[in-house]
Amino acid sequence: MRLEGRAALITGAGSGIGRATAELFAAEGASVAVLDLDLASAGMTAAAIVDSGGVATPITADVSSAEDVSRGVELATERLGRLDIVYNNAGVDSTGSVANATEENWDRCFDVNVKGTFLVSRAAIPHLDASGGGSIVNQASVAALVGIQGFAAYCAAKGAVVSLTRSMALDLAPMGIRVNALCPGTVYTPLMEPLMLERGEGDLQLGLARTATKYPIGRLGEPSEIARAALFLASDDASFVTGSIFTVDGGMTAQ
Ligand code: 1HS
Repeated sequence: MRLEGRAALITGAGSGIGRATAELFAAEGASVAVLDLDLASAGMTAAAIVDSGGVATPITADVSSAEDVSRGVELATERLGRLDIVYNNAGVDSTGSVANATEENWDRCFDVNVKGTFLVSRAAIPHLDASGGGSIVNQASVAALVGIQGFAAYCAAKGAVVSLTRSMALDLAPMGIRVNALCPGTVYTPLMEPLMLERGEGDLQLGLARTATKYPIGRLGEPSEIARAALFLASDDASFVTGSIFTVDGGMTAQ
């Protein structure tokens, strides 16, 4: 029960890593605000937590909208009674090189992955401060640390999240708010399907198999494996950890 009595807000929690993390945080005693663009998906995550005896509330919000974020963070804090943890997990991919990426996809990738992290963190800080401090976990990626063919905007955006995390850690340390970045390797979630299909030339299983060869551990990750790393950074087990760039990647970036 490493998060007993804590209140956590997780973005993009309607599926994949966000859902796995919401369920794990709740199992560890946290009450959880499940934010997602898709309210039905957020509701499914929250229902699964409640059915397991946990506390969760679904909220719909587009993290790239300042108005949506302000409303969503206020609603989350009001419903949970406090705020101690934020996991900026919501993200979108953007396949393509700079030669063929569209301006629309480039902008959306930065609006969600980078601006969304900024907007949610900015809205949450007063509430984390009111709780006496807390933990912000920003979802970066191995794509922040190594180049990936056909993934230009995503690599650039996740690189920005790493730099933003370091600056946030320095700015928020005096408030007792720790800020760390998680850099997951590939976990097969809806976010990854476009890249896997492109990598497999239309064959999803071939794309997944080709991707697994990039991982010394011999396989892709599971959402629960990323969730456990997020739990560590969110909990007091990481009380002396801030500004860190935490890879969870099966050795992919060690090569
Ligand atoms: C989606 C996650 O941030 C990993 S980025 C893709 C890395 S790989 O598929 O080229 O190994």
